[in-house]
Amino acid sequence: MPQERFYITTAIAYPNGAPHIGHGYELIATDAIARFMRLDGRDVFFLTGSDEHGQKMQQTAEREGISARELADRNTARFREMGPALNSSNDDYIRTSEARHYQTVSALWQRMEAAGDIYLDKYAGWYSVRDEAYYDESELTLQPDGKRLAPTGTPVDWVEEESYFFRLSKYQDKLLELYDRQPDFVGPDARRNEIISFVKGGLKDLSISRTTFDWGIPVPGNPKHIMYVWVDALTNYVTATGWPDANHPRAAFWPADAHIIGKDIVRFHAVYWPSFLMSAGLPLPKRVFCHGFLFNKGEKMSKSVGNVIDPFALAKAYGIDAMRYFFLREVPFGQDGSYSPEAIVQRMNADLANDLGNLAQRSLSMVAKNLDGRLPEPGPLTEEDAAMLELADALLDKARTAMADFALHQILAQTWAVIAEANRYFAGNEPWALRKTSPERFGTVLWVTAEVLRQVAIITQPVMPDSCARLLDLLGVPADARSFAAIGGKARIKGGAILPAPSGIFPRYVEPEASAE
Ligand code: ME8
Repeated sequence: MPQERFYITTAIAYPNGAPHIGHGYELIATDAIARFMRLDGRDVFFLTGSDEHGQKMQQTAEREGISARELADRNTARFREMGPALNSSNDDYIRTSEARHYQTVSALWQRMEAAGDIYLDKYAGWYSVRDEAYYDESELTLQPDGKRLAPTGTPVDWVEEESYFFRLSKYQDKLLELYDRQPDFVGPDARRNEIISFVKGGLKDLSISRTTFDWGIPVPGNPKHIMYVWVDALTNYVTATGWPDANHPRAAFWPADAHIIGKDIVRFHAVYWPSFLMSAGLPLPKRVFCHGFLFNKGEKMSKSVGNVIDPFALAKAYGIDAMRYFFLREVPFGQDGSYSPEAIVQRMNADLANDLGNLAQRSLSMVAKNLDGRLPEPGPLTEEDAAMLELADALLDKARTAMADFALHQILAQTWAVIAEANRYFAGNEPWALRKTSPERFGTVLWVTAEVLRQVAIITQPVMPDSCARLLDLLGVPADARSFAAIGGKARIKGGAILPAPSGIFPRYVEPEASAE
């Protein structure tokens, strides 16, 4: 059977500043999904990148006294570095300033134009540069000083100029049909409902070009106009598959299986993007899934408050895997979440060092100390042993079900429920006593524990790739037996193998001052 393809993307960030933890979180979560799909046998293409054009970039650059290209180059370098810093397995990094992207965007524009969906007129209305979004008067709130704010709290400016328009109004019914036919096109449900009511409220044609700045992609045939940055940005997802070149090595990856984005940009992805694609006659992505926002101890992060969290610093302070685990376990994927140093230390010490780390360390050091490092063969299994193994065997199906809704937190919760049971099993069987009274039972309990650890480590690889690889090394699991095909009862851990000397994988968090003593 040919390998099933899976194409997943993050949003492409504006490189108008350094990456913050919101960007890091989106990358980690998308990476965990991509890794899960690879381990589950899919041919995965995972894309991330940066969204370099537009007025926001140009204005930031002007304020800093550099060119927009310099600003984009400087910050894109940081965004790229975030990949290895967080152990992201993205297969490509796209920049909207690349030549390949200009070609695709221009071709898409021409297709929409040929479909009769683009016309020249005059725009008069409100625009928020910070959101790079047009707002209707009815969406704005009037401040005491007479200024108007967008629903996101950003200021808006009145814009009046010649502009190309996209016939968005024509797609209202088609979009509603799409949400109806494909109920999981937008998720989670709260976002789907928000989008349906927005579209039902009526769609106006969309201004898709501007003439008052030049940092962007020129409109084909009328370079005085620069394309609206969202037309340009959204198209990155097809650019990376080489469209319109049908012979591009990645051509078969379009349509994308999932766009993972933050909840603030759902309108662009679930209303504008499918409309552009329908107009151009391209297949639609299968799903748009929104994660929530991260807050610092419950407060919105902002540069002016000075509470923006740096993902590089966090990975350095706690370790990449502990940080990945924390965010994916603590924040139900799709909902908002909060970060605090106390919460991360609590998860590190309780879930990782105690629950998983101790179980591995205690059981594997018994093998090392008492059995010369040879993993025992199991004797006859008791009902309790069989029940323990069954729990572990059931994990993959549960994980797949949770993954169908991108419920990463549930995969981890279910896995840690198995770890809790394994701890009860281990302690309840008192292997330290069995060692003398019943060497065969001693061996069986250690083997069952090792087998549960093997499955747990395989399932948790997408979230903590390095730590799980080390645990699988300690369990003597060969590199080619670490995919989901090796899970369940099909490929039990082999008794009789000599295991490497165990070492701690999940350290307790120690405050830097204390460790310096
Ligand atoms: O929106 N918590 O770029 P961006 C969680 N260029 N996620 C957050 C967050 C937070 N505090 N702050 C931002 C853009 N994000 C566009 C995207 S896609 C074709 C173009 C998320 O740099 C945000 O929701 O403002 C978005 O998904 C991503 O970070 C990039 O945000």
